[in-house]
Amino acid sequence: MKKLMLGNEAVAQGAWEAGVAFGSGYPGTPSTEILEHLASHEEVVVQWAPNEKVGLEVSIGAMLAGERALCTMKHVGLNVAADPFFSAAYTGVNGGLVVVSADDPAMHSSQDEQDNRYFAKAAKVLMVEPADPDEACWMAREAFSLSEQFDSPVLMRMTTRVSHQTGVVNVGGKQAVSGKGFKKNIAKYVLLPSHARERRHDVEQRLQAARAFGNQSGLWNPIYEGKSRIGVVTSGVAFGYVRETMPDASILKIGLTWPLPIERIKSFAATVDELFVVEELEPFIEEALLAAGLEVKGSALRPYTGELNLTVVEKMLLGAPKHVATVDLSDAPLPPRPPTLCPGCGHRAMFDLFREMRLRVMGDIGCYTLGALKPLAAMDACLCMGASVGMAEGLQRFGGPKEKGKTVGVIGDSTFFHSGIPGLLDMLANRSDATLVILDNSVTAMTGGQPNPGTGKDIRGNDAPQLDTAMVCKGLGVKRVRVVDPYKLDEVRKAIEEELAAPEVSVIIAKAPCILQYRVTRGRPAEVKTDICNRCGACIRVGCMAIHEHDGYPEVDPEMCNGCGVCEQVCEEKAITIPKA
Ligand SMILES: Cc1ncc(C[n+]2csc(CCOP(=O)(O)OP(=O)(O)O)c2C)c(N)n1
Repeated sequence: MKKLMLGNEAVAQGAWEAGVAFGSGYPGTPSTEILEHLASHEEVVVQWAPNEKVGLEVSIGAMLAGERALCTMKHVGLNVAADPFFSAAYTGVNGGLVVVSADDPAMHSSQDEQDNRYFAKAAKVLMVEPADPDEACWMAREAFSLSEQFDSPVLMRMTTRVSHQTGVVNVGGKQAVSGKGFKKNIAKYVLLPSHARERRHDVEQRLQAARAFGNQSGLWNPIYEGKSRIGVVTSGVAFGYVRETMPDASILKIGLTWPLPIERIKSFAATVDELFVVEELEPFIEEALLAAGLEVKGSALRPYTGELNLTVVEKMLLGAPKHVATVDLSDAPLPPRPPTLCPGCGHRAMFDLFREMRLRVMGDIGCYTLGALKPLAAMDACLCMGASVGMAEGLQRFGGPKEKGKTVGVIGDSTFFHSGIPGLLDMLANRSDATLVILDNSVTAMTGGQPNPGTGKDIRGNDAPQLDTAMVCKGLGVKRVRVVDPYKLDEVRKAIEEELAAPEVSVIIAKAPCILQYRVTRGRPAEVKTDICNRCGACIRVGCMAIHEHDGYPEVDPEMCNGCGVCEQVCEEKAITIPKA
């Protein structure tokens, strides 16, 4: 049967067809929809983990129990999960284990552009790379067989355009796989150095076996013979661009990218006069071919950063783009639309205060990272999930007088559960006097509202145990924990002043539900009294989409205003009011 599917939905479909019993992971664009679709199959146990490392570890447990397990994440998630990932490469598998990493070329929604194919090479695991949703489905399904056949976790590398592309998928039924049950095997599963040294040889042997398999496999690494004497080696989404650009070229499309089928590529190269490599991001395949002594052209002909597209590939292979965009918007007078916090979002109130109090803000990743953008511009550093806590501790300890007593770490609830907790333990154990602000909106908002351990819901929306952020902090040993309402600016200001002055670790939890996720309307639209307004601009500097300047005065868009009252509080002239209901 054929079905129109999103690439990520197709991965879930393929895993389901393979009889997967368990799915876990942590949300992150562009991977998030995979688990959400898998959760539509009630018989599969599907759950969000607090972070990718835990998600992979639980998946490894399910795999050890003899079940097929899927673990999904975005590319940077694999950095977090790298420890169990590298070690699971040594243990090998019982049931099949597939780890999906969704890479984000061009950084549509990521802090870096890493090419996770290097992870497969470094960890010595098999890696498959689909080009479209149909392949995403069958490759996900067959990856479980590969995993069991070669006794290895399989990394499936998706990229944004494969994950978020919709295409026709050949769907099938669910395979009847029965769980193998746990098999005690200490030498295989307990990675003591003496065992690991033995396993190291097994890892190498299975890679050689997998390479021999890939060299022979027309299914995973098909050759499309063309009329011309030009050959292209390609993988992933680039395949479509290559076919469209050079319909007459011969193409070797690599689907089992690691271990690279080098003999197959060499034989292919011998059949053509000129050889190109077209791949997205790093010259991963190209470097291997150059090292093998092949003459290839590739990365020097394209930008080293960003996504491929038809124009880039046409320039690469033909010297000039063949297609002229039918609608050229490059010079169109379109207004810029920078991302912004929702009108009514509690995060905005906090960042308005941070700016007003001239705090040094060690930020983190979530909707609240937008507090770094103008006019708030109230974040001084942001690195990766969880880093705010350690950075705040370090800056507070070593910063000059301006930073001392003025530094806060700012983190969301999901990010706190993800990787903020160890940082807080570090503060405690090392007698820091830093202050951490947790912006607790009871959801993972940035990625579309997935539940986290503080939400009280599971991935299917059913009730689940709900962790209380304040109790978690107290349980860790923080003595100064206070919960504030982020919409009450005076109360929050006082709390921040007091906690910054405290000689020990303190945590301020700004607790208010995400207005988008929980559909909160906080009040009636604000009203401006222009006869009182002195045009100081304080309300505009709050940076809310619902308020803008018109003829020198603030104007509120009643359709957008959520009635949160932050602009009312910053207006010293009392020219803005929220009408009582
Ligand atoms: C290691 C890693 N995994 C996943 C992501 C994707 N991601 C970005 S922010 C975020 C969580 C945001 O939730 P929270 O901290 O609660 O803040 P909110 O967006 O709700 O304000 C996630 C999952 C990421 N950037 N890095």
